[in-house]
Amino acid sequence: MFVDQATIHVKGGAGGAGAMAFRREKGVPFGGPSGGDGGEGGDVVLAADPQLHTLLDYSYRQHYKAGRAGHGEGSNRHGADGEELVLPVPLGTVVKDAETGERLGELLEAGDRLVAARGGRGGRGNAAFATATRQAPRHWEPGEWGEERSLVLELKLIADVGLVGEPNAGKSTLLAAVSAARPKVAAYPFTTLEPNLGVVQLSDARRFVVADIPGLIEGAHEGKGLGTQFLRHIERTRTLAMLIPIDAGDLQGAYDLLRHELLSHDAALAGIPFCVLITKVDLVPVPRKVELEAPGAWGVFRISSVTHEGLPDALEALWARVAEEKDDRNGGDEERFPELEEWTP
Ligand SMILES: Nc1nc2c(ncn2[C@@H]2O[C@H](COP(=O)(O)OP(=O)(O)OP(=O)(O)O)[C@@H](O)[C@H]2O)c(=O)[nH]1
Ligand SMILES: [Mg+2]
Repeated sequence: MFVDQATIHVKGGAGGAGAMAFRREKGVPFGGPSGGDGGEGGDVVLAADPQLHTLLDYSYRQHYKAGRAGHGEGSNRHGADGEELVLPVPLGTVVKDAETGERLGELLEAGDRLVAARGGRGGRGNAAFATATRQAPRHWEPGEWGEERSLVLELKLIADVGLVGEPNAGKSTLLAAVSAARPKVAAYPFTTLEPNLGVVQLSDARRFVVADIPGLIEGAHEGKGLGTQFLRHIERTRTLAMLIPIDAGDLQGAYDLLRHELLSHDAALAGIPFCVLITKVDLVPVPRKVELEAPGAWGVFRISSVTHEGLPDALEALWARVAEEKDDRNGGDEERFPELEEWTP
């Protein structure tokens, strides 16, 4: 999983002190106590913002403090409350206490808020201490300090598109060609041992997340090769892309094997829309007709991650499909960031 992480230090605003004052008015001897209470310190609040996609801003600045409150004043005037400080974070941000590791919460949907550090309470002014027997209290309270702590913010992205293919099919090369991710690429099988995620950016701020997972071989569902345990990481993608290298002797055989291994692992994967990407087309100088039966596939594309032939079209089609699936699963956003076990690349 792609974990974008930042540690920040947050501090609520200090509460205002209560005031000590007495009414002084012409013709009113011994006016009573009139010191107002201090205001409440501002909270530091994390708020989920769908416009944000990374925690990058928080790697530049780490200290955040909400506004301090005003002190109470005479004539029973309450101090002004401190200003709340809102820190926008991307959807899918998990918040932990940096010292204890305690998980404080998760911001999943636009508008979700989490109070990261409470402002201090305001102190009471002397007016609040007046009693029948103590009519001229000279007592007042200072404001409390705001809560202060260090937080670890972690953004967990979940892929929109899962790349599935035999070892050497070109999954990692494709991810590297279309995103800023730099997975290891090599001409031997099982180069990728753990999933890699990358963000594909198209024009007009359109984007989607692609997962490159280890290769599948015949018998993977029985534990051959790296097995299929990593397939659970693509169970929630919007679409799969089945990669078949054009130089595979038997394209149909390669395709059938992939579908078979996927479906033997988990029938739920059968429900995920999929397309076929014929990869490495630069290897055949003369365009060759591809005979492939892929019932149920929503598209078949020919691409080269080396020359980028066919890539723009394939990416546009993937984006459109992902967008469509997002619309279909109305309210599907809550599915977007399910609880997944820790998984550090
Ligand atoms: N000519 C050509 N070679 C490619 C292309 N894509 C990948 N390759 C080569 O194919 C080999 C395997 O590529 P990878 O991207 O590592 O394959 P993978 O599917 O990630 O393989 P595993 O991680 O082992 O499952 C590498 O030598 C790549 O350079 C392509 O579009 N054209
Ligand atoms: Mg790989």
